[in-house]
Amino acid sequence: MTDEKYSPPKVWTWDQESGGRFANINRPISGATHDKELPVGKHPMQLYSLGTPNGVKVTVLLEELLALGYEGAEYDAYLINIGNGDQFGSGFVEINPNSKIPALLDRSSEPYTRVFESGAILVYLAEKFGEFIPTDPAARAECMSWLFWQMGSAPYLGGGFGHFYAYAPEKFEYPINRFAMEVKRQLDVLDKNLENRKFICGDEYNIADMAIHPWYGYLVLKNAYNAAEFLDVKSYKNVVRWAEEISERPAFKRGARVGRPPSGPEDNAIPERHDASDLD
Ligand SMILES: N[C@@H](CCC(=O)N[C@@H](CS)C(=O)NCC(=O)O)C(=O)O
Repeated sequence: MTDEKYSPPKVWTWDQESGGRFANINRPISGATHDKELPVGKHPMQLYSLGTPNGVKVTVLLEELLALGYEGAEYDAYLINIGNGDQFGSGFVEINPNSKIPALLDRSSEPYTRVFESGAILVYLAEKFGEFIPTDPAARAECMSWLFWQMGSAPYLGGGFGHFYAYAPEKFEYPINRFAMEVKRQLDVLDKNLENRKFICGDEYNIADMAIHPWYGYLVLKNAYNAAEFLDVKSYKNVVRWAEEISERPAFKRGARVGRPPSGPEDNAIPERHDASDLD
């Protein structure tokens, strides 16, 4: 398969042999593929998720809220294994018709409230507890601007650059160039914003930081997609400084551990969280 020879047919059809990582879970059809009820725990918040950048945003916010003493933020985190197709189970699709993690069910409201899309979950929880979201209209607008910036930008990083640089069945110059250019531009946007700001919106840490850090913070600190050298991520010094500071927050450290099996004896990750002591 090379991009030079491909000429699109008149009507696209589903080629199940398209290859690449995740090819087995991608489908052009929405909805459930099988009946499966979701487990339910004892806490107000039921989180069905995975420790990916989008999933970590939510566990970090919940841990920050718990650190402030909000008992209503107690949560059960259940693992949705997207590699096995858990996101297409009927119970999960009822909470998120888009079949992607994270999805939240708030059982403290009557009727229960379902929330999907990580950005919507962050806003929902921040508003519910009145924390990590500014109330002043101008400050709130700045927070929303950066939160939505992340929601719009990260697909270029993950679905665009990450996919073609790390996951596609072959290396194609055209998409790698296109998305590397865009990701470096995004890093430059962040770096310039952080030149005179401690956090994304100023002096206060808020949900915009929590949304952006698992994507661009991981990119500059954790060699995401094995691309640290290729993208020269260390040159974005303000992003590195900001990312390091957030990584040191105790609640960040707890939240970032939830949602994946440990990769080895040194890794303190936990697949599910049902009690604060699971992370102690
Ligand atoms: N815009 C969504 C994106 C969620 C998303 O892409 N989740 C991925 C994992 S990070 C997923 O569940 N993929 C499964 C699939 O595509 O079938 C959000 O921010 O919540």
